[in-house]
Amino acid sequence: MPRDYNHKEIEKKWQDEWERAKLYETPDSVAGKENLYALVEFPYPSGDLHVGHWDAFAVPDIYVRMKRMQGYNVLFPFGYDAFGLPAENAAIKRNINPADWIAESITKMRAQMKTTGNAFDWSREINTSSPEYYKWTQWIFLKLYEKGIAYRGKGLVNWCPNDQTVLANEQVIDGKCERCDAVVEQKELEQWFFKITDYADRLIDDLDGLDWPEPIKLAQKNWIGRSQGAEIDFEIVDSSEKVTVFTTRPDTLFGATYLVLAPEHPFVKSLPKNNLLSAQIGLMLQKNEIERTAEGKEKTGVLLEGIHALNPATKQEIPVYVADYVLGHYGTGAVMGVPAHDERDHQFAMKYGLPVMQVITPPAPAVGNGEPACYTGVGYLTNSQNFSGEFSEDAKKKITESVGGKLTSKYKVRDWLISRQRYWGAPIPIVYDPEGKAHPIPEEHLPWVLPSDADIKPKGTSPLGSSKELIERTEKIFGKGWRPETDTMDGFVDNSWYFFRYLDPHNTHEFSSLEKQKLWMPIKRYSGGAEHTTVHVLYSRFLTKVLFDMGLSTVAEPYEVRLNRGIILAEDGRKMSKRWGNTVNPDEHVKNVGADAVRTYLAFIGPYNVVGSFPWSTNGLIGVRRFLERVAGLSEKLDDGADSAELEILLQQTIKKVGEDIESMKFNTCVSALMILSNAMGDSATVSKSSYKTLLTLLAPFAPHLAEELWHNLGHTTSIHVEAWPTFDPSKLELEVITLAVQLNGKLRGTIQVNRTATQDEALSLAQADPTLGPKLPAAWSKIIYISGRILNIIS
Ligand code: ANZ
Repeated sequence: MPRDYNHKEIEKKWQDEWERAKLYETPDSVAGKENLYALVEFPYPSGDLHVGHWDAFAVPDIYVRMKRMQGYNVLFPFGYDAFGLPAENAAIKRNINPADWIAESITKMRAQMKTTGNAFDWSREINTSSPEYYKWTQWIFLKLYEKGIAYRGKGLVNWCPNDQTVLANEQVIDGKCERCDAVVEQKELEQWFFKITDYADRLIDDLDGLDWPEPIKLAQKNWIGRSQGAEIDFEIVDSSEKVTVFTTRPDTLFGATYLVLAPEHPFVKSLPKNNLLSAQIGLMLQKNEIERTAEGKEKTGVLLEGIHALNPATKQEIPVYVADYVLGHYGTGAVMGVPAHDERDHQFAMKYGLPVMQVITPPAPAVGNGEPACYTGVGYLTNSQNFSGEFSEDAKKKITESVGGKLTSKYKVRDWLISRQRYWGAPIPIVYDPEGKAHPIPEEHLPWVLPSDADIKPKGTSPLGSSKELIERTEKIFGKGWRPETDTMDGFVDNSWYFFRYLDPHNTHEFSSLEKQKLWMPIKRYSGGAEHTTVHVLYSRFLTKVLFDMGLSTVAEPYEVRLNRGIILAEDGRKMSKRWGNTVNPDEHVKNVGADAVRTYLAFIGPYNVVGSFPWSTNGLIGVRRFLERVAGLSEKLDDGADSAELEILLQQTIKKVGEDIESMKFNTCVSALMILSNAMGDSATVSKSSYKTLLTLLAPFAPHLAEELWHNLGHTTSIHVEAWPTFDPSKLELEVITLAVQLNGKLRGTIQVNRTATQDEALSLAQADPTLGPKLPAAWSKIIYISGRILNIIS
């Protein structure tokens, strides 16, 4: 085949042929083959495929293809995460129904995805916004509701008083509404939640059993944010009330010189307030959490005049403050102030002239200029009555117990707020009776269909409330005066279980049968964007555990390994953006140089197993295209003879390297190894047909169309993609005979060919026997230095 191959013709031809032959349709099981489930996060149907989508799917496809050739029955599915804001906003902008926009986008995206040549099993394609899919999202919701894991409760939301609407966190800029600049309030509204906090410990502890990259595990742990500490009661003097604080340092209890409450604390709410106090507290409540906890921000507080708390250890009366640095929704919303050992408390105490009582002495005296103002480390207790002298870590439990407190853990993560006052999501399958009591919608009415007559524009209340059809449907089924729930589910609910559906996508009576799950779960490798490490990965692990506990999942952890990929930057090194006009259009490049070149280039651009950012280079792409042309050109110099020993060794080394590096997702070094091999073949006088075939099988996962074409040109009638992956012979990885340098007093005198394992005596006699070298060597010597395989140095 000529070097300048016609990619347009061959890529289309093979894509059609593979589809016709159903080459990538994956049966549930194949006799003698092990199942392997490889997954990439499914995309939003954005209407246009960008380079990021290519990178996300076409590069892991290399791994998938090698695994297939190694004899695994590999499932590599594709689908669309179609509910949610991106689709809804796109539809509103175009003034069309989201369902129509999704249908149109999917048609386009599917066609574009097919040009990548990925080994997808298209018969399992899913779309989370289709009633066949969201029926099961609703069914899962009902299961969680039955168990009390889905519940309705008050939740803090961002509320714009001007637009009368709930805002997502991203829509709040510096505490103001992004649209109208009004100061955003935190408002408590009835919302639906999933009780992820019940699973917080397991979500942390089970990470220990997973073979994931450490940074990803750490990100999960930090997101959950477990703090181990104690809850301790402080009585309010002259009243029957008490306030419970959460502290990670019960060992410092004797140093607690004041109590401080969040402005949201129930005790604060219950107080009779004068105007000034109300105004001050009102101001605190306007600040968002980030402002309130920002480091170095001045702490503001208000003293609650006439109110005192009792330090349960010292029995001293201490003042009580309300301050914005204490958050209402963390811990118990109340803190014991220990100015000597906590930075924030120290700043606060300095501002309000509160006593500082040192109760911990550092294990070693501080060096430098005097005692630090505030010591936050561990040490020995002092000023702590009979606990003085104990090591702080040991005193934690004892002090807590001595005042009737309890050791406990708190978590940063909050229950998952799943209700959205938006249109484009799975309707929450709940109805309310005339008294306002919630009832689950019986399974027989699922899917509880998203009505098509709602006014979808966001206006503060849930769009489903404007659907006549939904209200009529509800009354018809449940009775007069019954009302439907009008919130829809967060898109993260849809994508927290989708991997189960791929296993059993057409099942009409189960979301995913246990038999199918047994065949495939857990997912061998799950790759996705680094931005999903916390939320999506955490939510899907949570939902899997919930399903597992109900006997609906065969595994408690869905992913054997999670991998994050890097991002492709624009040619100018910046992020790709329509605004800067620097986006790379993959379709155009596919047209010019072919899908094989784009795939192989993306594999070559950088390591896939390391998160980083890699600038696109069209020159680099052209270089890869030339490499593929060289491989094509080699087909014109084949013969039936044997290769040189060097080429044979290089071939063996390349088989080893490419196999190992694909396994560890280091695709870039595989491409260099293949380039080196093809160059050596180009330089060699002849290339054996059998070595060339091996090169093609190694290339097949990277450039599946070209490899298939060249394979068939060699006379094969079956696909290269069902060939066995080449194996190497470990004994042939190095040359048997090597060139040994022979030196006299350290100066090179010549070289000889010896067996790699030759002994010093064998090498010496070969050197002496050599017709040109022998006469130059002395008859006697004082010493011989022999480095096996490299040097023979004779010192006279
Ligand atoms: C007394 C104390 C003494 C504390 C000391 C620390 C050091 P993490 O690790 O983040 O969990 N705290 C508790 N609830 C709070 C809330 N709602 N808003 C702001 N701060 C709160 O931090 C736990 C520590 O943060 C707790 O331990 C408490 O201060 C404070 F030498 O209690 B500590």
